[in-house]
Amino acid sequence: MARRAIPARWFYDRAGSELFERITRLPDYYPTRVETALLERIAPEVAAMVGPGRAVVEFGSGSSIKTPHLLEAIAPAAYVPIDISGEFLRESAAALASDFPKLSILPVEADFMHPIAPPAEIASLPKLGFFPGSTIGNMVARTAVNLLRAMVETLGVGSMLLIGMDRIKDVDVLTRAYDDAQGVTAAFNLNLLHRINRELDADIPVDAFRHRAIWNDRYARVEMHLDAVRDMAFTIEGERFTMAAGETIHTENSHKYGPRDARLLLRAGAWTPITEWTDPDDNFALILAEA
Ligand code: AVJ
Repeated sequence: MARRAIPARWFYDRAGSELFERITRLPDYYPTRVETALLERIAPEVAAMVGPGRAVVEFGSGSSIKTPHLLEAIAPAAYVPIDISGEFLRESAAALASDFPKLSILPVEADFMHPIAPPAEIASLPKLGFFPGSTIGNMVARTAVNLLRAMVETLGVGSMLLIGMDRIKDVDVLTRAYDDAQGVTAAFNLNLLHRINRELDADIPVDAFRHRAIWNDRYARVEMHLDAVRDMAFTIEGERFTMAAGETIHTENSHKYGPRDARLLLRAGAWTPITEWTDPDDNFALILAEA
C-alpha cells in the first residue's frame, strides 16, 4: 500500500485560507481563542521584558489577527511581517497601517523556513521574533529545529522570540478541534483535493474521500487524513493514480508539546526559554526565549 502525503502548506489557497479563518472562530477549535486571550493578558508583561525600541518580526503573519495586541503593548520601532503569500501580506499590512499610522511597517514576501535578510531599516535595531498560532506544530521535530535555527540567523544573536505552542491535553478535546461539529475542518481538508482538481488539471472524485483526525501518541501529534471510502482511479496532470478503499492521504501534522518538550525543542533550536505563560487550563503556552 502506497504511503501518500501532501505537505500542509498547500492548504492555504484563497478558499483554504478563508476556511482556516472560519476554523479559528469555531467553538471546537480552542487554540486561536485561547492564545489570543492569553496574549492580550500578558502583552504588558512581555513589553516590560523586551523593552522599548525593538523591531517586531512576525513569521507567517497571514492575516495578523493577534498582532495588534502585541504592537499596542510594546510600541515597537518597526514591524516586519513575513509571509509567503504576497496577497495576504499586503492586505493585512494595509489594514494594520490604518490602525497604527505612525508605525513603520515593512512587509517581506518570503519563505520563512530559510534565513531571510531583514530590511536594511531594522539592521541596527534589537529584534523580537513573533511566531504565534502553534504553526511550529505543523513541523516534525527536525524541521522545527531547523526553522528555529534559521530564525536565529534571520534575527541575530541577542534577539528574542515570542512563540505560541499548543499543549498536550485530553485526546477527545484534541481530536474534536480537528474534526469539528460544523464540518468546517472537513471542508478545509477536502479543499486540498478540490484545489488539485482546479489547478493541476485533475479529476479526483472528492466524494470518494472522508476527512479523519486522529491522535498519534508516538509522535504526540494530531494527524489529518483523507481516507478513500471506495476503490478509485484518477489523473493528475496526465499521471494516473489508483487508490483502494481504506487507503489514506496524510495531509497534516499538528504536534503538541508538554512544558519540558517545548523548552527542549527551543534549546535544540538555539533559543533559551526565559519565561512562559499559559491560560488557566494550561491548554496553550506562549514562551519568551532569547538567542
Ligand atoms: C495553523 C497550523 C496552527 O495545526 O492547528 C487547523 C492548522 N489545521 N485545523 C493547526 C489547522 C486544521 C493549524 N495551524
